[in-house]
Amino acid sequence: MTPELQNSRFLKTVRREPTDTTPIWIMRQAGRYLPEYQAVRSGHTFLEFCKRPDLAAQVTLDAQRILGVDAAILFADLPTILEPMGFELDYQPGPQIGNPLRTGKDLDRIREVEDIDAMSYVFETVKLVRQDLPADIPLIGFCGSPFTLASYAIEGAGSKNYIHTKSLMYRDPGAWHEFLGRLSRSVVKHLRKQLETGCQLVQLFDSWAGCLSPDDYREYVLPHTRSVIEALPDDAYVINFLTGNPALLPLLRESGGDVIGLDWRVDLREGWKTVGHDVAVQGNLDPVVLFADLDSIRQRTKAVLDATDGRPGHIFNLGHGVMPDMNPDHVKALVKMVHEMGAR
Ligand code: 1CP
Repeated sequence: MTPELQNSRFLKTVRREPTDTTPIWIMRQAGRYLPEYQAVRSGHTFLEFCKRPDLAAQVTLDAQRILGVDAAILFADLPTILEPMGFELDYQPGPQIGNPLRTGKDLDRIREVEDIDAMSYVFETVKLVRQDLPADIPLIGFCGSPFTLASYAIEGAGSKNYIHTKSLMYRDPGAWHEFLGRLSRSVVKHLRKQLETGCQLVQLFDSWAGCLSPDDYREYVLPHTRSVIEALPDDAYVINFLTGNPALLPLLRESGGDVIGLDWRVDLREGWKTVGHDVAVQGNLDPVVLFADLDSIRQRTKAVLDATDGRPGHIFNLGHGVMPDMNPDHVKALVKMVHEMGAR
């Protein structure tokens, strides 16, 4: 890694070193709320769009430049890794799986990804983005955590109660662990290759794990997430994010990562104490706050910054993704506020 990247505001914060101000990026920053995204995206289905490295690279770079954020996130999507495993993926508009896995028997038609070059469009995008990003701006790669990927593969789409997912987990733990093992090993290959081709760090998204009780998370999920993080190179930086259930935070920490993602349901001061001050944190403004007027946004942004008590190791972000109908001016204003009020 170049010294500019190694000493960037973002990676220093990942290592909990002091910086001139608080770094910020926004989950889903390269998305539908940006007119520049809409323009590039129009005329393509979502999957076609994901598989066009030139277009995916363009929206990644656009978002970083337009917002002035301290990191770029690769434009791609979580469930696409399921395709080379044997799942039929479509978007209408969220991800839909045509042949979901419902029983242990279905494992016969599902394989672990052997050749990760099935995802070569992602690695092409990474290379294109890295070429054109400013020298001190890291590129974040990502993948779904094993549980969140499993829930798409089993439910066939997003879900409210995760009935099929939990049923398989409770009724056939052998099949469950076998499936999560295959997912985890595929995720490791995907993340390793993203790191090799130009990403400086990776984020694991466990967007749906909040539906689990601590006991179930510990038994059915934690060992798999941990196995992914442990299988990455020792010098790889990892952000480990889960949303929807602050009761899982101590277990999320146990599963690993250099940075723990906090959603807005927990007070940042409490959340950081819970995961431990020997790890960096990311978060955690409620995304809906951005619908408010600029004065209210400023007040709540200051409250998040104040809750760090001046400790190095805080990456500002929303507690979850920015909403598609957000006013881009409010997102840009937030970035300015954080850089201004976070200055030391
Ligand atoms: O029509 C469109 O343009 C589709 C909207 C969209 C976008 C912009 C989808 C479909 N995916 C993405 C890109 C995306 N997804 C990125 C890269 C861009 C960025 O962050 O700037 C990332 C990191 C994701 C990750 C992702 N996809 C998550 C985890 C993040 C989170 O919010 O928790 C999840 C849960 C998904 C699944 C998904 N893909 C798309 C949608 C609408 C959804 C979620 C809702 C659903 O399951 O229906």
